Amino acid sequence: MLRAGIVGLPNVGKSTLFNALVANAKADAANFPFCTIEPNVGVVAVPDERLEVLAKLSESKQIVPTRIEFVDIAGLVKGASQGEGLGNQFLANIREVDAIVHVVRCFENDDIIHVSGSIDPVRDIEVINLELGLSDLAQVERRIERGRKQAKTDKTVQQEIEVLQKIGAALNEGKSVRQVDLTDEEKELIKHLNLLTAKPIIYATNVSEDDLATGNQYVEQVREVASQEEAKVVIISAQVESELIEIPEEERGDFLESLGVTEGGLKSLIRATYELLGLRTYLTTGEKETRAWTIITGMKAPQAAGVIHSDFEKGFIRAETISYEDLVTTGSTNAAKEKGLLRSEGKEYVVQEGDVILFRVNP
Ligand SMILES: Nc1nc2c(ncn2[C@@H]2O[C@H](COP(=O)(O)OP(=O)(O)O)[C@@H](O)[C@H]2O)c(=O)[nH]1
Ligand SMILES: [Mg+2]
Repeated sequence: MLRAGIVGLPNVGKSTLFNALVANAKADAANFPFCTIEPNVGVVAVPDERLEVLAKLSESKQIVPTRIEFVDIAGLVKGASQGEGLGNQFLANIREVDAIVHVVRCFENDDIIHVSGSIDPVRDIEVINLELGLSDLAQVERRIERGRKQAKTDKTVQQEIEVLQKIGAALNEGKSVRQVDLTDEEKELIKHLNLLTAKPIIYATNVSEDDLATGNQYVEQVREVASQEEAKVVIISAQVESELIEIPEEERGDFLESLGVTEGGLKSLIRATYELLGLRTYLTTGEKETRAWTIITGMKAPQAAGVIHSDFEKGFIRAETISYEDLVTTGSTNAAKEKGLLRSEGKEYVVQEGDVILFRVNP
């Protein structure tokens, strides 16, 4: 399962956001299998309206969405990369995640102390990114040092070290690894280092309820930063999310409407995380269940089948495939078949977003 780590300075709303994510998942638990693994680790469903539609068509007993794990990573402070505030331990936690959700305080409230005394999201982002970058730099330098001897006889290590020198120079200038132009081969060479600033990132701008619909000048500042490093920005209000879970479901719509939005920020945050990782969804549907499966962009049919079960990849024969839109328009697989919209795809077929698939496999 994919993991996203929630990071940010103390008191910016990380735990409030995390708790709202998890509470929402719990509220949905009647419909969705879900679990909390540890106090700071929660599993949430990726919202997907197509599931309900397909489940109705197929009269499915159950809906199973695809899921992402969120981790509330506390304790990143200035000096973390030098071991400040148990820093190294938290940095190690971040190394394990696939994507980073960086919560940035964009709300004013004198009752809630800001560790640096004022609201300045750009400065806050720099503080955190500096710690992540310094940690990467130490990692890179250590690897170069250790690999030097081996590089004399090993071509791959030599290439790796050349890439690391390029990265080291960028980190020294305060850039992130994301900002370094790397080929896919180069990325592969350094993948094992799990560099923090190479991870895809979303800035979750935490605003007051009044700014949820429109954002504010702080959000604009964050957008500016994000545009320079291929990062995404979502607007959330941790406060609103924590209030939403306290009120009955039928009243939530009115509450959101009074704030000028149609849905809270959690859904868009979850979706953005999913998209950021370059993930695609294909669907299976039947009487037993309608289910979403996660694949990586470009995956072929047998590998996609392997996501369901490794035996499916080995025994793959063909994939009976129809696009979600075609299935919904025609109303049933049989009707789609008559119109020639049900395709029998083979081993080389690249699975597309929203494909509804029935795999034929050798037992
Ligand atoms: N006004 C306001 N307060 C918030 C918001 N998010 C969090 N807080 C408050 O800020 C304090 C710190 O929040 P917390 O989630 O524990 O921050 P963390 O240290 O980043 O995990 C708590 O008192 C929260 O109630 C928000 O969106 N608006
Ligand atoms: Mg916290």
